[in-house]
Amino acid sequence: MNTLIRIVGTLIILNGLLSGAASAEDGYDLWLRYQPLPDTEREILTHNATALITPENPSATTQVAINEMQRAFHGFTGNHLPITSEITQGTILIGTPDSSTAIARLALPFGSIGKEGFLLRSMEINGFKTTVIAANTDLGLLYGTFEFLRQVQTKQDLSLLDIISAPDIQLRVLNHWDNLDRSVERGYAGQSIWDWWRLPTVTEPRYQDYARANASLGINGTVLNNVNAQPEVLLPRYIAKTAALADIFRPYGIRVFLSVRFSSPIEIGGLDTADPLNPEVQQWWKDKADEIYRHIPDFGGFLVKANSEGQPGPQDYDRTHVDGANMLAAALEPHDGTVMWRAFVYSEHNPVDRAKQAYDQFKPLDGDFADNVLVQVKNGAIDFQPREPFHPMFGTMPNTPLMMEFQITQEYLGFSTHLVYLGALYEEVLKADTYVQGKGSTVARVIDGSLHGYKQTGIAGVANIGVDRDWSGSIFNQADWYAFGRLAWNPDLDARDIAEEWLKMTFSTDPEFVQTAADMMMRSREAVVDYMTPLGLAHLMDTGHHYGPGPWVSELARPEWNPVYYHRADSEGIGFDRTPTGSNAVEQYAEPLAQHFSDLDTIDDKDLLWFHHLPWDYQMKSGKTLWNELVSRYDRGIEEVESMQAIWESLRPYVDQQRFERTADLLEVQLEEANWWRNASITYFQNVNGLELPEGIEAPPYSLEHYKSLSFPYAPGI
Ligand code: BDP
Repeated sequence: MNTLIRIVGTLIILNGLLSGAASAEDGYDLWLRYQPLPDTEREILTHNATALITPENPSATTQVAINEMQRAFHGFTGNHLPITSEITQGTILIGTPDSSTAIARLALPFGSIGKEGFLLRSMEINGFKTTVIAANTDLGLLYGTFEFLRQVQTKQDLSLLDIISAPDIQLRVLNHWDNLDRSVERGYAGQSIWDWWRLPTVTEPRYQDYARANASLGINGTVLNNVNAQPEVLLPRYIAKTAALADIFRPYGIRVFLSVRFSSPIEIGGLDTADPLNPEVQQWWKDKADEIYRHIPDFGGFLVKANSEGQPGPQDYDRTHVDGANMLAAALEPHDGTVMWRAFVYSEHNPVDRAKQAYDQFKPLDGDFADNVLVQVKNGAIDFQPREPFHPMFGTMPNTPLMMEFQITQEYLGFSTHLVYLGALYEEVLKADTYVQGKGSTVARVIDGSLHGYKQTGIAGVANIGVDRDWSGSIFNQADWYAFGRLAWNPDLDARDIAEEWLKMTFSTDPEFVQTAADMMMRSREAVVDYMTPLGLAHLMDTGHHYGPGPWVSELARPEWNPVYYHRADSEGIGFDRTPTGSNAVEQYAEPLAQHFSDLDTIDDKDLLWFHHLPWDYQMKSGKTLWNELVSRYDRGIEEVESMQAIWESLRPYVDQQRFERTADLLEVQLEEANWWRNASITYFQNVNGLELPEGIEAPPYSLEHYKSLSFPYAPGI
């Protein structure tokens, strides 16, 4: 390389670094970008924020808050905030009543914000305009600091702050389905971020950034490993690795949990049984818990998938879920640990509708679980489909705290390739009314504990995080992580508001951009429903990888793993009869909902084929036949993706090139695959019903054999 080129190269790199552009826009910084503000905005900010008063001997958590504030201000303005001890015009005052006498002197409603809440106020103190970030605990201060920075990033008026906020749900956790070999079950963003092999001695800067991102949303726990757990995670050397991560996350208020395999006492403990009523087994778990807590004093507890999809569990010994969960709960109880026991159970030997089985098994156990057990229930009764009615267990287990399990990773929604804003899905579930105590008994009220007076509450999201530079495999998938965290803090938030907030922080605050892009995000969920599983259809994805269409799959040994089990299409009609004439799954819902779902006059089109088996010529509310309506929904899905592409193109001026192109490329794949879904599905159903396509509808280009022949042995996430 000649000298001139080298100098020019160096100048370019330097220039890039100074402007922050070199690496800033590959998505790594998530919603915490802290980009330089334009002059006028910087002036407003520096007018409102002139200096920082922090507690004297800050704790590790308070120090994290201070560091974040400084990092952000350096990003916004190029300067750090001076630290001072005197209140003057524009000071930001951070502290708890214990750590700051200035805060203690203010008459603030500390009683209403609990351990994790905060107050964010513009106040006049000694005649000076001051911003107060106050909380009862250092963790509250950290959350308050992130809220303050969100106010700056979303361009709120900093002279009029008046926010009081506390989480509605206690346990707000991510579930990583990460294996010890760094593969990620249903992971579409590269390998696991946990480098188990090099831990505990070698740690990655990413671990801190992970913690920052989660703390910025109020996520306070993380389950590090797959629910299909490997027993080795409980060996001493893995406990040491887990402890190293716990040490990094602790200042950010994030506790670690582990998924455990129920048969671990056999596999790594040398016992010949894992029977939960066996005293040796009980002792083994007690000793194991004691050992973990010696290394991780604030360890959160265990997540358990038992007697589900071949995993071992108490039923292997003719014991119940209660026996299993309570045995583990007893081991954790002296340490304040929690058991999250999953209700994702169904059996191929049970001829009953799969959608009914979890309720059937768990409802009789209501009230029998130990106090430190939460039962973790997926949002719907089958499995993270593009759309499912809410799980009927919500509302019907008044004496057992149920926690929500959402999937953030898009196992059944096009992996990380398809732009689908899941905030809309989460909102639909949380706002769904169970009616168990009359109108307004929403799923949100169940899981925040207010409906049944649960003493413990929780929500989990199956993470979409991997080692990809952008963490989630696409920029827009970051929004799902973000939306999960925001709704975990406050399940009543609006998905659209969250989308707007995220867009402002992630891309641009320009109102034209924000409105247009938020429209696109809000429509994206319905689009995927339309091109994959319209009108209440579900589980039509191809076997194993769950990526493309496979409505024809009928030969798997387990009947309820076959898509034909779900759609039940034949020459006469399509759909799963879950009314009293069929499986009667509707009876698991409270009235008037059961009636609403059963009655063809009242049920919404979106749930139709989930609950009803109907003839192909059934007259829809639109006036079309069911067949014609179905076809038109597939087409609507395609049109929506085309429209998303056009919208994104119109937003080019607002987005940096790297993130723009990446998203545009992904949308191109999405359109191609939406077409694949439409064509394969229509071809298959047409093959079953022998009906003509409605007039003017484009015929799919290939035969059914072609679609059936496609195979994807190397699809990620399996
Ligand atoms: C299904 C996934 C499978 C998970 C299972 C679970 O296909 O990989 O192990 O759920 O949640 O969605 O346990």
